[in-house]
Parts: sequence; C-alpha cells; structure tokens
Amino acid sequence: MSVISNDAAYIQKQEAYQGLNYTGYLVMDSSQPLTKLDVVDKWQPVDDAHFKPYNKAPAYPSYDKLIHLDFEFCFDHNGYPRACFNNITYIEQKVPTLYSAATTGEFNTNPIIYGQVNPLIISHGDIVQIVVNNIDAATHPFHLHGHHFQVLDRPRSGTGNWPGRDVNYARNPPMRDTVAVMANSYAVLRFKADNPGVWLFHCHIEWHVAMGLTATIIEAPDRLRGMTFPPDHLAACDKLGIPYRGNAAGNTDDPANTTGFNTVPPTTYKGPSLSASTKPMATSATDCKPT
Ligand SMILES: [Cu+2]
Repeated sequence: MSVISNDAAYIQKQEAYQGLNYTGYLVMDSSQPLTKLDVVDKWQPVDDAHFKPYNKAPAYPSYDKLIHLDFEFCFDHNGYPRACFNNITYIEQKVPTLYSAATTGEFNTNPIIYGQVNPLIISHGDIVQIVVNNIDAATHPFHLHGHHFQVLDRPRSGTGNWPGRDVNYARNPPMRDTVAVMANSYAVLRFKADNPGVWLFHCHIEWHVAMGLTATIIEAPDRLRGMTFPPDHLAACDKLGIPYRGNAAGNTDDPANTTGFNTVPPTTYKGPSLSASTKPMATSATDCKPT
C-alpha cells in the first residue's frame, strides 16, 4: 500500500503509514531475469509545486488575459447538487462547441452562441493566466486539455482565495497539465495560447465533471472558422443524432438566436450522448466531444 499526497495535512500523518511500505516486482515476462530492486524505504513526500522544469524555462513574466474561476458546489433549478465555476454549472449543448466554433463565422468570437458551457474566448498568442479559487473543503485536481501550463503558485490548504495581485511566484515554475488545487486555497497558472482549438478545463474527478465542473476555452476562434472534420466524425454524429452546424442549439441562420439552448441540466445521467434510437457507440460518441 502506498499513500501519495502533497497536502501538508497528510504529510504530518506520515507515521501512520510506516510499516505499510512494500516493494515488489511487476513481471511482464517470466522468462526474463529479475533486475535489482530500486527500494524506496523512506516515505518522503514532496510538493510538486516546487519542482523545476527540465528545460529550465522561466515563468511568463506577465499575462494578456486573466481567467478567474471560483469553484464551489451548488444546486441547479431542480435542486440537484451540481458543481459550479463562478456560480454556473456546465450544461452539455446540442451542438458540440468545436463544431459551433467552426460553423458560425464571425459569430464565433461571441461567447453567447456556445450556451452554458462556461465559454472563455482567448486570442491567438495571448499569455493566459488562470486563477482557480477552490472554495470547497477538499482538494480537487484540475486538468487542461491542449496545453501544459506553468504552476506559478499553489499554496497549502486553508490559504483562502487568491489575493487578487501577483506576488512572489516561482521563477522556473513546474509545467503540468493537471494541478491539485488544495482545499480552501487557490492556484495560479499561465500558458501561451499557441494551439488553436476548443479545450476543456475541468476537475479530473469524473463524477465532478458529470456534475458540471467544466469550463470551455475557445482558443483563437478566428482560426477555427470553416475548419473541416473527417467524414467518419460527421458520420458518427449523424448516427447519434448530434447536430454539428450552427450555435449551441443548431441555429444556423442567426447564431445569436439562443432559442433551444439547453439551460437546465438533465435530471438523469446517461453517460455519453446517445439518442434512444441508436445503438451505443462509445468511441464514436467520444469523437463528437469538443476535446
Ligand atoms: Cu473535483
């Protein structure tokens, strides 16, 4: 048994785990000789917020765009528990966000057209700073698709919210695509917007995703206009009854028309989007996701 945590509260309890440290072989080919075991006989947790990048890359010295996300659990219109960024829970729309970005022309820089997916528009080349305040009493691992961000600050549990100003950040911060944001604390992240696309930022505890703990970064929408998709992707959407043109509700004549948007989370959980008339096609359903 091993317990890996970089939360100071756990580290202080390390005596409780002495005697539970075992080292063994994972044998994939029994015809091969066993090599010398590399035994780690002392539990010495480290805080990965203090790692240094292998390439010694310095921190981005400033940013062009600040994304400020306050996370806490919340309730929807039906009284169901949800998870919210800035008091708004993510609600899956009829048209996946990437398809809306590709098919709505000049409208695709307007977050309104994407519906309640917590859309965040960023420009190509921007240095983006994400501040996540974790207002919950547990640690949550936040993950970003499409980038490795710098972790400029990730203080201990109980620190409270980001003070609203940038101070004393790491000069050579670690680079990650996931960061554990401590309980009642925050993280400060930076990345360069050099990868046009639609990228989700979400808690990596999957049932928290199901509860709506997701924001959608729409990066360089001007470069996504008119992009084409492989025919098998579109065929999968056709098979599943998922529209792939227009705004969040599939309105193509006027993308600013929000009629038909999904505004209330579903009251049942069905996993990937499947219409009742189609057979489950798990891998194809994933193709229709905006990541
Ligand atoms: Cu979570």
